Amino acid sequence: MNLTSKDLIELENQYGAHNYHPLPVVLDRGEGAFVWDIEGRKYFDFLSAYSAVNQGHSHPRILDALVKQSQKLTLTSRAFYNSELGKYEKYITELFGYEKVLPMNTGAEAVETAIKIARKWGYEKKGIPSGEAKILVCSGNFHGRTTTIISFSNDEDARNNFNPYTSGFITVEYNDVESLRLAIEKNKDTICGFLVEPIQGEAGVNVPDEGYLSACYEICKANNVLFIADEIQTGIARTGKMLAVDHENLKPDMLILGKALSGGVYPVSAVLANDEIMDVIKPGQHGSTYGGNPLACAVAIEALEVVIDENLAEKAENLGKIFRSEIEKMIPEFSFLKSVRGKGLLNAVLINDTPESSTAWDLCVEMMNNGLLAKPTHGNIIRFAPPLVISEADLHAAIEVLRLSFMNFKK
Ligand code: IF1
Repeated sequence: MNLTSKDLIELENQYGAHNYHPLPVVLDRGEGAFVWDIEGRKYFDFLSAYSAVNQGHSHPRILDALVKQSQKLTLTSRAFYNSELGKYEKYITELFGYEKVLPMNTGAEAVETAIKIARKWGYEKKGIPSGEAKILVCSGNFHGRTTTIISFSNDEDARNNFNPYTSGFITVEYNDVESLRLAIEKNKDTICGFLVEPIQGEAGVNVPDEGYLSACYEICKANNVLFIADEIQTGIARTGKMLAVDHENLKPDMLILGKALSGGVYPVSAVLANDEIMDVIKPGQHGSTYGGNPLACAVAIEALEVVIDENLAEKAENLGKIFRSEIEKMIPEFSFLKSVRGKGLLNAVLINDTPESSTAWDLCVEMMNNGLLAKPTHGNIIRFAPPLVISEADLHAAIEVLRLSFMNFKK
């Protein structure tokens, strides 16, 4: 039985929980910067699974690592040692310059892990009185979907009726150093950490002012507060450096990675920190059945090596400049385009309309019909984040698809 896109959408609609509102395209195959739908139509992928597929779809080296390891050993649990974990731990810690790594699977789990470590460090190392540890978070944050993480979200859809919430979080204004300074002054002795996205993804590729992150880092240092960077979306070469914090030469006390750590073939996430912080976690105090499994380890090493061998950070930096300058040129031609912003190949186009409007969605449908997939974040922002392996020629071809879509678009 050959199912059509319509049949497959109907199946999801009937049997799956309605927790997403996808564009009406059913993808069946991917290679590099391209995906194909079930009817064989080809599209530029300008979402990259929210930056998980930085290395491109079906990367032969990563698939090879996946297949080879899967034929040998996939999961042992951490009740035993496995022959891949130690090699992976050595590789990733040396690569990012930390003494220890704690392996998990999804991004949200890694964020939860960082929160738990920060609190425990707060009590055991900083001397915060029991039950009083607080973590500073930013307005407009997105760190995942667990009950604790949504407790400090400002997105009503993400939060509403999932209460009661976890306490112990204080929101400061993103991109506002004084807001952080004030919050720390008020609660000096009970704040253990500051959790921040170096560029906010969900908020619409919100790039903070140059120097913001360094200024926050200095304030954290001066007050014995852990600076915790969520690089799940911005890390692994997406913004033109291996890490987005590298743009300001910062070394977070805790670094959270996910998504492209596996090149999009398997859920792999990690928290990195030095011994002084990580050694608060003792046997039995935290873990995960799949965390650190040999398949994940083999895949993650290969996915990171691909990023380095193919100079993907440098590629993202250069191609990002081309993308933004080509979009800049189109802005005066189309009244519904407002501006473009971003870093490397994490970019967004802002639309002249309200966050409640459907303009960004309608434009994405038009782009889809012309062979390019991207997703709105809010009604007036579209994120553009192709796999970093896209060639310069293909990037220019994609920009022509955008131009065509803008020309066809009737607002
Ligand atoms: C969804 C957004 C992106 C993240 C950061 C942690 C996580 C994410 C900075 C959690 C996940 C995803 C999840 C996805 C939508 C998506 C997203 F629009 F919601 F904000 F990418 F921009 N920290 N982001 O961006 O990682 O547990 O999902 O592995 O549908 O929830 P996860």
